[in-house]
Amino acid sequence: MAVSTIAGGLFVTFEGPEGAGKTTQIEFLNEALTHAGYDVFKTREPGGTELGEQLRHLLMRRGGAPVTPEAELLLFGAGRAQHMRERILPHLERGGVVLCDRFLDSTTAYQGYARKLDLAFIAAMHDFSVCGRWPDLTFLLNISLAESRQRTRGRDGAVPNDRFEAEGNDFHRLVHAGFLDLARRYPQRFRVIDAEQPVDAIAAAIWSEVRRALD
Ligand code: Z5A
Repeated sequence: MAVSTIAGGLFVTFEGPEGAGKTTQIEFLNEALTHAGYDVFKTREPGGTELGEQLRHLLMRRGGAPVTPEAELLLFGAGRAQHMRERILPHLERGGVVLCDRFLDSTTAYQGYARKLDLAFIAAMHDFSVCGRWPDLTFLLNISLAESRQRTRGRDGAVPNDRFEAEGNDFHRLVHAGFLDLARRYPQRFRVIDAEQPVDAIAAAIWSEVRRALD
């Protein structure tokens, strides 16, 4: 099924638990699209702008200032509002392709489903932060909690890298269930990919969906 786009360009986001392979797959897709002649902006959240990278540091660092769930939610929203207006919308309006490593569905999964903040408020915040320009296509790279933990455990020794990695299994189970629920609720936008397959098989599945969307 072809994806309909508004305001030009193609906006693709990658979501999933930590270690699902989002960064790896974005690199493959960026290379394939660039080789095919598309103008690609590859970005990430939190991050993507100078403000966003500063917020990333505040949001992810362990042992920094305390952050309440409500403040955390608004900081992710603030970073996204800047990212959208400064970088993403201008690129889409020029007809380019945007590949974003995590986006608003991560907020719904982490701050909504796992931190249990109000989902209706979060949906309204999304509309405001993205000016109504939601992603066209969202790949949910689906892996089990055990595989996620296996891939990320001890990347920098035994200590978790950041505040989210330091959360317990119950938190990450809620995140995972949240992503799957979102994919069920928005089947036109979501493509759920089994991310425990070999890297090349995943890249081929993603490429075929993106080509169909571009056609
Ligand atoms: N967060 C939030 O709470 N609310 C929000 O709105 C947003 C974010 C936007 C950002 O972390 C944190 O912020 C995130 C949620 C929260 N925290 N968590 N948890 P991040 O995005 O910077 O970090 P991450 O998602 O945890 O990224 P990651 O660990 O780098 O995962 P990844 O990009 O999905 O995976 P990868 O780096 O491509 O691969 C991980 C490893 O697995 C690596 O060694 C690969 O070689 C290996 N790999 C990849 N694919 C495969 C396959 N297919 N088989 C075997 N091994 C593989």
